[in-house]
Amino acid sequence: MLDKLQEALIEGRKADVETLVDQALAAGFPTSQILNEGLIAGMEKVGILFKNNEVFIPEVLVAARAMNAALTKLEPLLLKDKVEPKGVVVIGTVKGDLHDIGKNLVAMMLKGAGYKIVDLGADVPAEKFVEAAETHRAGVVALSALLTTTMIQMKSVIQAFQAAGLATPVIVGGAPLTQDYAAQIGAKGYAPDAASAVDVVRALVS
Ligand code: B1M
Repeated sequence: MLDKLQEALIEGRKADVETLVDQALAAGFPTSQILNEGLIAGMEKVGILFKNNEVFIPEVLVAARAMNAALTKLEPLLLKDKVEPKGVVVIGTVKGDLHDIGKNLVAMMLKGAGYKIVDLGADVPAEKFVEAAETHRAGVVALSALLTTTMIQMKSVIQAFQAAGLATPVIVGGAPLTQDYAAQIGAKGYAPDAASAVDVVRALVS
């Protein structure tokens, strides 16, 4: 069944993806398995096809829409055990970068873990992160970047916080990132995936 879900996602068949998510849930598959073995694995295959010029931007875009629709469907389940907010996390994808699926997933996991999320969306300039962190008295700011050309924006965000005299810890993640790069730009944390982003935030907001 999860193979079929992957296939529908790769082909961008949004309605089928939604139906297959419902069927997988009804069949008793855990949410994490549907996410990892169905949706994320499917998106990885889309990435490979895209890299090999076997699919192009329009196909990737419809796959991304189907993925976001599936995530919206899974969100209530991820939030099932939600308790009183443990702190505020401002999250966004950095300037110049339109990839938002990973960021949405991180936001959902953090919500599920009890944090209040202020989601600034994608293509967010440094000053917006600073402004939102101040306004919402954020405990952590989480940055996402999917492109080697935009991950450098993360350093600008950290510098903007320093220039504003704000000590809010900034953490980073996204496919091209590494722990070394995060340390090099002065980030207070790095998470390779959504689940570890929760651990990193937990360690910073006590
Ligand atoms: Co683009 N894209 N894309 N794309 N895209 C990639 C990233 C790419 C690797 C594809 C490839 O070549 N194989 C490549 C980047 C190469 C590079 O820089 N190294 C690429 C490119 C080149 C581009 C364009 C430049 C293409 C072009 O125009 N010629 C263009 C750039 C547009 C822009 O942003 N300015 C572009 C456009 C797009 C679409 C708009 C069509 C679409 C995005 C739609 C959307 O997001 N709404 C898209 C997509 C979908 C992809 C791939 C196929 C899938 C990304 C994804 O959603 N993955 C991607 C290939 C790939 O990743 N295999 C690709 C699923 C998601 C769950 O994973 O986002 O990695 P991910 O998130 C993970 C972790 O990284 C981590 O947790 C998440 C969950 O575990 N994480 C964090 C993410 N953010 C975090 C923040 C944290 C912590 C953890 O905070 C602390």
